[in-house]
Amino acid sequence: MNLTVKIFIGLILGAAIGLALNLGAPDLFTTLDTYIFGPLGTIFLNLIKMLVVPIVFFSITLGTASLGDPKKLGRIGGKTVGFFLVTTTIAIAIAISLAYVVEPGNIDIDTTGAEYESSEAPTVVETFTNIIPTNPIQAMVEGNMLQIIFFSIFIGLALAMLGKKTSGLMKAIEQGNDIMMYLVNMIMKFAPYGAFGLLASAIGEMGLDGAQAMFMYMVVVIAALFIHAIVTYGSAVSFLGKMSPVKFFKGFFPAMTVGFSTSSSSSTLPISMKTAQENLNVPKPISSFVQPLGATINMDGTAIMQGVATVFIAQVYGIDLSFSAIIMVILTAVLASIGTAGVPGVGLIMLAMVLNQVALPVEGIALIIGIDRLLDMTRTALNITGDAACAVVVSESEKKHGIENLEEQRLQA
Ligand code: DAS
Repeated sequence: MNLTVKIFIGLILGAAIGLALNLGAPDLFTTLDTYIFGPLGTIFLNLIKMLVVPIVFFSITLGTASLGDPKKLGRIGGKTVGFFLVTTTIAIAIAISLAYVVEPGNIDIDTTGAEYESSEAPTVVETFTNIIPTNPIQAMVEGNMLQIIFFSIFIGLALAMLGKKTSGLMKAIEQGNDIMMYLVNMIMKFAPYGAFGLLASAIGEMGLDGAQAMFMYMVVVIAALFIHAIVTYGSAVSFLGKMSPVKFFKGFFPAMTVGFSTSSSSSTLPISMKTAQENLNVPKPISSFVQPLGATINMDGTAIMQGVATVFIAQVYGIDLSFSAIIMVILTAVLASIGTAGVPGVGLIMLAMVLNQVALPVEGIALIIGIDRLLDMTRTALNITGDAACAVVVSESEKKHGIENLEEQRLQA
């Protein structure tokens, strides 16, 4: 039985048992929550938290280094990275706005269980100046994610600029990232049990209100994914890519279905590239530069989930996020998407990082973890669609430079 089915079974069982106990046997729930549901959930959450710092360091360092030497990145690289950063920022802005309008987390449930030290969020200026770590190791010890991301990007840029001189360290970083991806896979094997425990605990505690809140959370994420696809990608391919959005979505749909079923941008990459080249007429040189890079550093769907989840968890815990905290969320999620590798479940680990950064209780992940696998499928389909939209836009803009020098540019990059 595959992992997705097992997670769904854990999800359904957890919700059903939690609801039954909430309605019929609250005392029994308390006992079971103390000795079974709670520990299962805590183990899973702690496993996720354990990977946050190393995964951010290895994947963002590698993601940045894979950009290649900034000088050689050239016109195509600049356009590609620019498109990625702009669309990811738009994605998370859509997500946060929709979450504030719909307020999926606006339910009165008892969350006294989770302590929340309301450390006053720094101002926007402090957010940007504090991003530079005076002591990178201390930043890792304290879990100061923006500082860890900043340091990782610098190391990645240095690796890109030094090239062969630091090929040994580059290899070590690649192997470190491979280890992280392997550990994510290992942890995801525990997901069915963790999802069961977390959901039984959350629904048992919150009852129907909790189930309704989770459903609303899912609705808001999926709505934001669709809005971003149709409005942002539709406009980009139409106005910049000179391609009908209908042709774009119809042409790329086969790859989207594979992304949906695998929940992994990386394993869908060969199909994504073949589909873009054959159905969207993206020249091979552009497709083989933009889409692999996108599968590594461009995750609009994941940024959308992180935006909605952060606002949802703040609402559930009755916490008002300040404007600078929102800026921090956007900055952290955009930068985190550089590192989010294209494997199932990694977006959830990065969410723990975003919550860390704005000092929201990471326990809040318990409220959404059960349904995350379904959302992972939908956001992966969006992630790869964003890469294809970028490839269409970049290839249209390169037409005036002639296709022949594309190969030369790509080889240089
Ligand atoms: N599953 C990831 C991907 O492959 C996205 C995520 O985990 O959010 O794109």
